[in-house]
Amino acid sequence: MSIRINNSLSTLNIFLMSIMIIMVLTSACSRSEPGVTIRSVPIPATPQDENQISTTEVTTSSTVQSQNDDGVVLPFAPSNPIGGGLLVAEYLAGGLANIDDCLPELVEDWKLLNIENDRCLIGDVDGDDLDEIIYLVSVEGESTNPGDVWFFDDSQSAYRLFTSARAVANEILSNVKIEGLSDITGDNYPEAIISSESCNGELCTQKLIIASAHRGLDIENLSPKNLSLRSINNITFEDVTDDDIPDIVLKEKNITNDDTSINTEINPEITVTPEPEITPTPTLISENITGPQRDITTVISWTGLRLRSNLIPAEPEYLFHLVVDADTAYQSGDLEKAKELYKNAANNTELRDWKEEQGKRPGRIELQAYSLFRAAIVEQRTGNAAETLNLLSAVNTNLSNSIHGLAAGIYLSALQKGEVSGTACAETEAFLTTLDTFYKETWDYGIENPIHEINQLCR
Ligand SMILES: [Ca+2]
Ligand SMILES: [Ca+2]
Ligand SMILES: [Ca+2]
Repeated sequence: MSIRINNSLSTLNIFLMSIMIIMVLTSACSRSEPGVTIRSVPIPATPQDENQISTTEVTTSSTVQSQNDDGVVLPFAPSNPIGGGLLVAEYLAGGLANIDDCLPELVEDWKLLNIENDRCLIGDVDGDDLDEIIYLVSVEGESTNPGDVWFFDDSQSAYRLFTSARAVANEILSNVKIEGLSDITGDNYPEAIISSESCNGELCTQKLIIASAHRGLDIENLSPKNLSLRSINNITFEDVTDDDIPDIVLKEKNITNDDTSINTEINPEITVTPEPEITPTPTLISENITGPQRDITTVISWTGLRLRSNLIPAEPEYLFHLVVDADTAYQSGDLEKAKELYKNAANNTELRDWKEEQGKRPGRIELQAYSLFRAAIVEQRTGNAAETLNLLSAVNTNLSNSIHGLAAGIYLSALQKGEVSGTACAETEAFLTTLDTFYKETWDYGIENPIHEINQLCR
């Protein structure tokens, strides 16, 4: 009797357990839809040990997820996390995301690249008075690290993924950084300023993506065309143009200061060095090739219609750079400024002589003679015939041991014979052509500096 009772209880137990198993399976299946893979057990917002990943996987749609009382848990990393923006949007809308800390759980779980700059920034990018989240995703790559910045709509729009830096720039991005979120167009809505670096061997350039909704609701890239930066050392947002609208102020790294790998690459004289400590100073090696370097600040400013970039070189340290400034003023048509700068350069004994520092034939006398010759040309252009003759005479007399001094003599005697400036210039060029090699050597200030041709002297 007792045995029969035990048998009945045992049968009942098996029956009840079967029902429970069916209920569990039904529950799991009712949440299954193809698409998003999530964990069956909600996790807290704190990072989860990836080894604790549940073996029970169910799939669901975002609608079901957001209605789930437990919230939407972090989805498994797709094979390419950069393409996982839609999954993250659903996760954000699901209520469990640690948005305040820029989703540390996602960084850990999806094995995103650790970054120094901001991971995410929050602001009203599209101008509807509700805040978007912009979020940097990047993974380790073989040569450069591919990445993107996702733009998630405001919470009322369920954090819809509505664009990305790749889409806005219309190209693949790598070594991506969020540089800032700042209104640089004066409409009170911030632009997202993002940088991307592309490398060709050891040489890298950076570009900016300036994602803006200034002209309407669609986010577009307002970055000036052809903006190419060596390497951003420092980026700030400050009004340097005095129009009450912040400008992007970019300072670039000087490649001769710290990039020893480039130096080794491009110097043909360096072979395998058995003892690295006896390698010559990298700065000198590189500067020998590049020429004298100069810090340049790039300022990107709003013009009312578009963003424009201006390059502002640092004050000259070398006389060569002052000559370049004078040439630049001349080429821009500012003859008064050109005249002043050429005359300054002609008399300057303070600025450094790069060629002399490199152990080459000193360059100062040629730079001074050239500058005075050019000052004479500017005087001629502005109708000061007497001053033209004075200056040419001064070059020829005082700096006669330079090829520019000799050239000034040819030009001067042609004018004194009554020739027109075109003829005087042609005679001068014919003379310099016989000294072509010497002329080229005189103007060799490295590959990073402007060249000076014979036909640029008196035209
Ligand atoms: Ca908004
Ligand atoms: Ca703006
Ligand atoms: Ca400004």
